Amino acid sequence: MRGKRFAVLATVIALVSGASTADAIVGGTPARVSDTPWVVAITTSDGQLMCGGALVAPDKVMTAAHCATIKGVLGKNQRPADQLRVVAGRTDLRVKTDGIEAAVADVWRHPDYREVTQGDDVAILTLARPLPYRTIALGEVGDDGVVLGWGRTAENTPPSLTLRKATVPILSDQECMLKEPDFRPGAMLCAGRGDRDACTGDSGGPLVVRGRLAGVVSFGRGCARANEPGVYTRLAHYRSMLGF
Ligand code: 4AZ
Repeated sequence: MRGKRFAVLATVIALVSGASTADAIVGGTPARVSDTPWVVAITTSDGQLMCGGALVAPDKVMTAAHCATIKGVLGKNQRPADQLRVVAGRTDLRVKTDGIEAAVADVWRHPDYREVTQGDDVAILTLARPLPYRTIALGEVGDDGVVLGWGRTAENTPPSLTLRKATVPILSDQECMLKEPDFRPGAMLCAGRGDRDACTGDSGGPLVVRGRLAGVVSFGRGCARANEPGVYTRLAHYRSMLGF
């Protein structure tokens, strides 16, 4: 009873103070796919949210290598294309009539990818058909970026399932190395200062800097923890090999 009363009180305080208990990606705000038509969700063939991604060509989705990976024998763990679906144009993943679902025809994973903390966490899905949505070009990092996704709004909540976004500060490589022992300068970037972050289900999704795709959500220790910035694949590092 006491616990429940406290929860109600906390909610009232949160509402009055303008904070929200159901905030984000973590610490974000609702977003609409019509404003960023290139953002896509990646689901299993039975419709469960797995990851995010971004349309970099009408039939190509940039995402994380770990989104195209199943647990298994190292080197033989690439997820078959028929286990993946791309959902575009759907702000609320529960509204199955919105947008378009596309089958995946081919999966390219960075050949050096082993596990998220070692980096090279990038993959490109080729769709079975081109989608009629705007694409996003690759770009460089800056002082901050916008991360988008349908994932968890806190470490232990279910995924949002409606698209959310948060502006996150991008830290210097030096700061990232201090905070994340596995950080690979040049090939990764880190962002967030403890109140806004990507979380489970946002993996593979876009970090946008000045309207261009600069990063892919890769990993982190928890979500929005103090001194644990989110780690992203730095796409500029892979530009020549990706061909975008
Ligand atoms: C995840 O589990 C995950 N805070 C992705 C990003 C971050 C944490 C976890 C970054 O997919």
